[in-house]
Amino acid sequence: TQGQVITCRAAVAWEANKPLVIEEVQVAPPQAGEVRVKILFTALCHTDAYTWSGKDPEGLFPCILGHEAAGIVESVGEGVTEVQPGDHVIPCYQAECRECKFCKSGKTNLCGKVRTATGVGVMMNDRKSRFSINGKPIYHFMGTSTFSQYTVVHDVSVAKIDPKAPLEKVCLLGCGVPTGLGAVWNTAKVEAGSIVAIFGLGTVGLAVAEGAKAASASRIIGIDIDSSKFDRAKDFGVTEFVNPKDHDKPIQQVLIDLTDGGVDYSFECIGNVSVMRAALECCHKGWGTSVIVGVAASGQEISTRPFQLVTGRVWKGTAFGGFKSRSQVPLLVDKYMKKEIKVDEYITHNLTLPEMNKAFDLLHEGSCLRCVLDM
Ligand code: NAD
Ligand code: AHE
Ligand code: ZN
Repeated sequence: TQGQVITCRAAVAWEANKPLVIEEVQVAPPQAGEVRVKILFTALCHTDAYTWSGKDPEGLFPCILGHEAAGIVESVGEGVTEVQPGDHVIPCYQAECRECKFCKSGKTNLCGKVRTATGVGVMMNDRKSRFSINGKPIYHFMGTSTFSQYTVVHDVSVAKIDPKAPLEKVCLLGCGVPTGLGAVWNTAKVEAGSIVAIFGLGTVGLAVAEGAKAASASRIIGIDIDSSKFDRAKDFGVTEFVNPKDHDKPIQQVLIDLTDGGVDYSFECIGNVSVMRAALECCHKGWGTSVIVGVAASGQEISTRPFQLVTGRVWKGTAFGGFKSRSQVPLLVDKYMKKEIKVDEYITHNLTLPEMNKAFDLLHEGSCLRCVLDM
């Protein structure tokens, strides 16, 4: 198949909010600096549903969504040296080129090399898509487009992993789990003994709990409007639960009262701007730090009284938990293989590619954390 167009099946989002359609798509061969990957397993993340809903200013249609996956390199373009056909890989929506201003700064995991292309659904080389249906181009998404049996990614957007790792599990290390762990370890740098509050107990929030437990936090308070989330969250390290619906007071006041003045670290894992405010304001005066992880819809803005920051609270955000993707995803896979981090526990459902729309429906059910699709 090397050098040839591959025809395979993919779930195409033709329009916002319309069911995805399983189509035969043509996938062009990788050009210079590109890698064509056979996707074996992909999970769904709430960010896929967010873009599909039409609320993402970077959302373009028709497109092939998906960014939490694992597969095997099928072929590589000119000049690609770090992976070769047969390598097991995880596509990384957050690239790592190791050469750009961002990568060299040592201050961020964001990479600038291909971001201008991945934000508009094309490849960097020729600003065109490698996907088409009977000659009509279909946009890429986040530089990954894993809802396809074959995809083309930039070589800076693919992490080579241990071939012994089960791809049907480690696909989760493409987004949600590293995001939560890294928010604690890299972005907040939670110290032992800290009091932590987590708003939203989906996959990302539970991974925050797991990271906080590993960091020896003394109290891990989980906040969710769905009390059915609480039982499972105990297994991930949450020690106390608060449902805002059980209280008349604003949730920030409830937490301040519970913690003698506020928490040391809070994490917003929902994407709701009023919860982001509460997450900042429940932090302890003088040092409390709040990390925004959730992705809020186009047009939404955060607000608080500047006095909250003047008096020492810190507002931060994180993308992919601050992990440098190509360097650190393989290390997270190794940690999973050594049973140092959970992955299996986040997989609540398994379906196949033709069941894609059912998988999207499941995202809105409280019982579902991650649904893995066998491609
Ligand atoms: P999820 O939907 O599984 O979890 C969200 C949880 O929040 C649910 O349990 C829900 O019941 C709860 N919730 C909703 N409204 C609430 C409210 N007002 N108060 C308290 N709880 C509330 O989602 P997820 O897959 O865990 O993702 C969480 C967010 O993180 C999404 O916005 C996603 O787009 C974003 N995300 C960001 C990054 C990043 O790099 N920054 C990476 C992955 C995901
Ligand atoms: N296109 C959206 C932004 C979405 C967003 O913030 N994405 C996160 C990853 S979410 C993964 O589930 C991210 O890493 N952002 C950094 C980046 O470079 O995109 C919008 O609202 O414009
Ligand atoms: Zn995601």
